[in-house]
Amino acid sequence: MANATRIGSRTLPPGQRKVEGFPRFGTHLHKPPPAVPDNPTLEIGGPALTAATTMPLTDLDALPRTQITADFHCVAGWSATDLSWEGVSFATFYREVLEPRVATGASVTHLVFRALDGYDCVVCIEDLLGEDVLLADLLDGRPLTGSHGAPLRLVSPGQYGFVNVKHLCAIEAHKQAPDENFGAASGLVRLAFRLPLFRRHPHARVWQEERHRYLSGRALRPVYRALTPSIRKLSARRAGRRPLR
Ligand SMILES: Nc1nc2c(c(=O)[nH]1)N[C@H]1C(S)=C(S)[C@@H](COP(=O)(O)O)O[C@H]1N2
Ligand SMILES: [Mo]
Repeated sequence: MANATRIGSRTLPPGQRKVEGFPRFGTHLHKPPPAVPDNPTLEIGGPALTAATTMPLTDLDALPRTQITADFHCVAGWSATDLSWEGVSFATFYREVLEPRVATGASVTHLVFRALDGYDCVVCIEDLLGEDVLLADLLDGRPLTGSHGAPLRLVSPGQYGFVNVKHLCAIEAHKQAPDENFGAASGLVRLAFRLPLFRRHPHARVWQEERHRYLSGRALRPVYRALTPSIRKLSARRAGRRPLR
C-alpha cells in the first residue's frame, strides 16, 4: 500500500465510508489547534536511546523527501480519499536520526509519538518502516494547517487515523511496550479512553479492520459511527488555520 494509486475499482477498507473533503477530527474535540512555536523542535528520546536530544525541525530539510497519495481512514468509519502528503519517509528518519542513537544491545520495539496538544500514540516498529509511512509537513503541496497537524504529523495510511499523530513534538524509542497515556485533550476524554470500549488495537491496520484491542472491528462499526457526528461538530467548531510558517 505504498501509494494509493488504484487499479480497477476504488475500494475502501472494510466498514469505511467516503466523506467529502477532509474533516478535522480527534480527541482534541472543542479545543483549537495548539500554537506552533516559532522554532519548532522534536524531542528525541526514550529508554532505547543512549541520550535524549532536541532536534530543530529544520534539521529534517537535510533528509530526502517523499510524496505519497493515499486515503485516510478514521477508526470511527469515515475515509477521506486521495490526499497528497509530502515529507520525510519514516524509515529514512529512523535510519538517519534514531538508529545511530540506539544503545548498544538494545532493540527498539515501540515508538511513542507525542503532540503539542498532549495527544500521544504508541506504535510498533514493524508498522512504521513501510514506504508509505511519512513524517509529513505538506498536504496537497501546502504547509499543514492547524486543523491537520501543523507543524509536522505522522502519516501511516495503512493504520487508522488515531495512529496518525498531528502536531508532533516528541518521538521516543522503547525496548518494550510502554503504557499508554491517552494524552487526550480533556479530563473527560482521557477518562473515556480508559474505558474498555476505546482500547486501541496495537497495530490498528485498516485492511484487517483492527479497530479495537479486544473487540471485533465489525461489531464496533455502529458504535463508533454513532459517535462520529458529535465529534466532527466539536472538532470543526474550533478548527484553526495556522500554517507552519
Ligand atoms: N495531536 C493529535 N493528533 C491526532 C488526534 C488528536 O486529537 N490530536 N486525533 C487522531 C484521530 S482519532 C484522527 S481520525 C486523525 C484526524 O486527522 P485530521 O484532523 O487531520 O482529519 O488525527 C489523529 N491524530
Ligand atoms: Mo479517528
